[in-house]
Amino acid sequence: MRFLKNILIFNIIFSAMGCQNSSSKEVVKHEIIKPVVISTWNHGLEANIEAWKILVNGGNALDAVEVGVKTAEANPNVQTVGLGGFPDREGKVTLDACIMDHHSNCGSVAFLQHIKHPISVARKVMEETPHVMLVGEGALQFALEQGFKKENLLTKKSKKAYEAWLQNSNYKPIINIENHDTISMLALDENGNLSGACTTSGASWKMHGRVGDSPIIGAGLFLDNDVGAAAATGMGEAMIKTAGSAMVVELMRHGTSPEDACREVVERIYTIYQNTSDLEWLQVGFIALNKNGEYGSYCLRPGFNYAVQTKSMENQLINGKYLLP
Ligand code: SD4
Repeated sequence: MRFLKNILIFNIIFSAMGCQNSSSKEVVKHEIIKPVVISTWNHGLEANIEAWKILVNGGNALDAVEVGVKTAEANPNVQTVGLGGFPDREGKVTLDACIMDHHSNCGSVAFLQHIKHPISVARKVMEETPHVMLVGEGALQFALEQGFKKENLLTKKSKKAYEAWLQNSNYKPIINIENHDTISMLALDENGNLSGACTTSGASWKMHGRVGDSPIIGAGLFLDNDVGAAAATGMGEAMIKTAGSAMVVELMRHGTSPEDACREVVERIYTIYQNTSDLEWLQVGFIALNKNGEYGSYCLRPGFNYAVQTKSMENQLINGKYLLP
């Protein structure tokens, strides 16, 4: 009893001196900036416009990211996503996509053919099935059952590019041009909830059946509604090897800023690839958005950009900071 009394007296003196014991934490209140939307590459600008219309009217982040990335999927001139995407080495357009909401619900499709909006099929997987991921024939069958229309996604322009590639059949992606234009989008809505989406035709001229990071929760996209969200673009194998997007979120959980969290994972990827011949054409980029509406990005090499719109900032492109000159 006397011992407990001494501890109590000690604590009173200690706090009177302005000290805190190790179990009490200072609470720092940040002003939360919302809504916010952030997405990869130039086509992120158009995607943000559509997402913003939902966010600014108090809509939810999940609807915003789906509607946003659908603009790139539907645009035949975006040759790395959806309709008009570059095909694999057998001339087939195969698509990967995933979506995640603030309850950690997620849905994903991989190696899906003939469906223009894989992101919407991914959302249906999330909402209408007990599963997270459907692939190939099964994903297509599910999409058709859900009322999606089968269409030819190989446009004349992409077929021509494929035929030109066939002349040499050389699998050597060109940094920032040939296969690095996945659209990944993260949004924080008025209610403070996060969602993310990621959709792509994957690496052009890939092996038939190859699946990248974009439909893989944790690699191409991840979020924790208590912490933040992250998404990726670039050579998917590198993001899978590092569980890239999940790592960015974990770093933010421990207080790292969005940009620094992205940078740290890019550094890990560099460490893995630095003594390999793949480094020559490796590009990876991450975007991240935390619960306070702070955002950032980091990539391996120059050339990556992302589009941002916030309540106080017009939709605009920002160049990603990079590790290698
Ligand atoms: C993939 N990460 O399939 C995708 C490609 C990409 O921008 O991001 N392109 O590996």
